[in-house]
Amino acid sequence: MSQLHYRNCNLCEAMCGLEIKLENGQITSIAGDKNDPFSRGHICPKAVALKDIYEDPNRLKTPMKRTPQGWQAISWPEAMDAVVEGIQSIQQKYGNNAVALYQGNPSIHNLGTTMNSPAFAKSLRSKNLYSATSTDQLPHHYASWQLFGHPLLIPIPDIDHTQFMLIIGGNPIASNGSMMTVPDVAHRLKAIQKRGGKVVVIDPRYTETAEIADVHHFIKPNADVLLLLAMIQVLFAEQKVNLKQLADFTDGVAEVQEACAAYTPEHVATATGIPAEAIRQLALDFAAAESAVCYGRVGVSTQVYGGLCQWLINVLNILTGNLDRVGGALFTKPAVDFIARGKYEQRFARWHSRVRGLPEALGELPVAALAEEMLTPGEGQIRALITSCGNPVLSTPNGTQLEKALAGLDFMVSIDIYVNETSRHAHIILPPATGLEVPHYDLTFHVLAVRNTAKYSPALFEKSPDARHDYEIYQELAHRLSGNPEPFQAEPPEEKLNLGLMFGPYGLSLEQLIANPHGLDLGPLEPCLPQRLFIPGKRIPLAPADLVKDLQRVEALLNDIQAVTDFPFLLIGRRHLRDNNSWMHNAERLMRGRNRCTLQMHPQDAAQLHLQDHQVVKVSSRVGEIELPLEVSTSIMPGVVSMPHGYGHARQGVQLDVAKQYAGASINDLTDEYVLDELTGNSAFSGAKVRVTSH
Ligand SMILES: Nc1nc2c(c(=O)[nH]1)N[C@H]1C(S)=C(S)[C@@H](COP(=O)(O)OP(=O)(O)OC[C@H]3O[C@@H](n4cnc5c(=O)[nH]c(N)nc54)[C@H](O)[C@@H]3O)O[C@H]1N2
Ligand SMILES: Nc1nc2c(c(=O)[nH]1)N[C@H]1C(S)=C(S)[C@@H](COP(=O)(O)OP(=O)(O)OC[C@H]3O[C@@H](n4cnc5c(=O)[nH]c(N)nc54)[C@H](O)[C@@H]3O)O[C@H]1N2
Ligand code: SF4
Ligand SMILES: [Mo]
Repeated sequence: MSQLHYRNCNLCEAMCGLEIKLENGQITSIAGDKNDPFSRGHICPKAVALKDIYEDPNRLKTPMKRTPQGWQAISWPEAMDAVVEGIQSIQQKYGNNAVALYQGNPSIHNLGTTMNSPAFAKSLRSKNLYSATSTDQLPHHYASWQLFGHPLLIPIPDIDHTQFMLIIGGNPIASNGSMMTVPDVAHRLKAIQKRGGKVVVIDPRYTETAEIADVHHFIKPNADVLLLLAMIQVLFAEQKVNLKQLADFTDGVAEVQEACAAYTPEHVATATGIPAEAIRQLALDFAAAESAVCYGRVGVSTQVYGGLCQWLINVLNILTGNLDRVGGALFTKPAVDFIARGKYEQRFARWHSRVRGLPEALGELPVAALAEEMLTPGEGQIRALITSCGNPVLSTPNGTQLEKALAGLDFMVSIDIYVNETSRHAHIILPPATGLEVPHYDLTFHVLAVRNTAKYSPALFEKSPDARHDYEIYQELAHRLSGNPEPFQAEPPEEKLNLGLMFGPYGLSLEQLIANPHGLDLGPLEPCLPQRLFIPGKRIPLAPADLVKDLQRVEALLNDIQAVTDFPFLLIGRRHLRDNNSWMHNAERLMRGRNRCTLQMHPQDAAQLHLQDHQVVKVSSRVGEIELPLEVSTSIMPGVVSMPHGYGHARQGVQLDVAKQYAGASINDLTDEYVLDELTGNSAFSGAKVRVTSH
């Protein structure tokens, strides 16, 4: 018997619609759903790996307990009792802050987790809450909170209508977009050019996105803040500032002008590596375009000036009247509008981490502080950790140190589907059902999408009888840890989802979504300001004091960027279409072919160091050293080297049979937990200072 199933891929942010064919209950093909109005049949190679994850013999289906004899399968009641007792005994002995939580990226790709892990986090009553948010996106939240009053009110590029798209530090052709849900991004970018518009990419690497752009400029890592300041300086100097409809409710334009005045293109040319004339032209082209949008992602967020960059990107869009305008950057009107219920309040720096005094953000502490909070004795030291959907050993700065810290914990639990680099340190692993076994609705990514859409995906397969749904795990833990005496009863997420849809701006229901398996198109993004602003008085403060003050750090950059050190190269990251952070390397079909875990270096640099293509080189930093093969390439800027993150699987005890054969090395054994965006607390991976030597 053959059957067709429609659902959204939940692996990355693009929300591609899938058509899955089954014969007698077995998947025979996974293709793009041509009738999905948003993704229009587009998929990437990772979609097919959903089948591999479902069938992966290494994927855990029952709770596991680590014993001196190795991992032992245990029952759910036994595991849940052990977890609750383990957490409570640490809380009683050392206080609530001794129990920490780290939540990783797939948390927001799972409906049950997205809806239920916040209550679980709250039930811990701990200040030691951490997540991958502080590895990649705090600058976006910070800028949106400062300018618009809500950390999730993030402007999205109107890619389908813009005439000029400036991409700084993003490579959507490889990543399929981020903080911008944009399936089939290649066609959407090419459509800009077809209608006479332009795509410009600023990146220290000539990326896959740069390849299809009209203009690409190499930029020295971390220097983007200078480029943005100079572009804004040009707008003022050449009288191109025109806020259009935004003028009525924007304050602080004069302060921005003053703050940028010294940063002429000539002043920043050497530090950025971009000629002054090119910077001036870019600013003028941006201002002259019928519509334009500047978008910046991981390359400008995971760096020392992340907060400043995301602020100035918004400023550029605002000063040219391109915010809240068709073809510029617009806000979504999602079918489940959880932002609408939010309010304006202080969200950052309400408290600080114990050891280094790093600022809280959105109720969490920066993950760059996690290891030291475990390793430094004293009141409030972390003694127990729960990881959920995360692999911080490979994904956070100085993973080697974190691993040492994990090994010394009194108690650790991982809610995860694999025994990997992180979860191998756990005492108990709780594996939820995942992927094709779970129903899905992208609560988060509909909020970040370039078009308003809504889609519900029912589960394709029954979860295995040994597995539990994620919502069952989080709800039971929250229930028991908060001391609720009532008997526990799990609630599937659908009921709440239905309420969210009904009370949302379109008054939809779950039933309607089920009746439309390809998804519903709810129209293009539309202007909504000043109504949607959360800042009291519904105005935009363009020059928030904290951000203007943070500009003081930029002068150091002008000097430091030219400094000669023991670590002369600047290391940046790289994403490949077939990777997904650290955790999909166990799918053989994604791994075959050329080794992707290489260090790219410009031929000029390689010649100077007498290094050959393919030779294994040693890369060292203040923090550690790794070895990997060299890839000599003109696609990387001289003085800069690049390698992917998420590799480094050759650690003892990792139970990933395929991934271990393609182990690679971890970039985060080099990145420094002391180098971060001091304003937002975001890790600064870009531009890590390293030395490269022959093996
Ligand atoms: N140097 C450097 N470091 C980086 C980055 C970089 O560009 N450069 N990027 C950063 C970014 S953007 C991010 S988002 C972070 C990601 O950081 P993390 O979220 O910590 O890492 P992931 O590799 O996404 O790990 C996901 C984990 O979730 C598990 N998992 C998968 N599906 C499920 C599920 O359904 N349920 C549960 N419970 N677990 C599941 C996987 O087995 C894996 O252990 O890494 C950051 N680290
Ligand atoms: N295939 C694949 N897709 C993914 C992921 C994945 O691991 N693999 N991860 C997902 C996640 S969690 C995220 S957050 C998104 C990220 O989505 P993107 O931000 O689009 O991803 P990256 O490819 O890391 O792009 C960052 C770019 O910044 C450049 N860069 C580095 N340093 C600097 C700098 O200082 N200045 C400038 N201007 N550029 C710099 C890099 O060369 C790189 O091209 O991708 C998501 N999608
Ligand atoms: S682009 Fe992202 S959402 Fe689309 S198929 Fe690939 S992994 Fe899935
Ligand atoms: Mo991310």
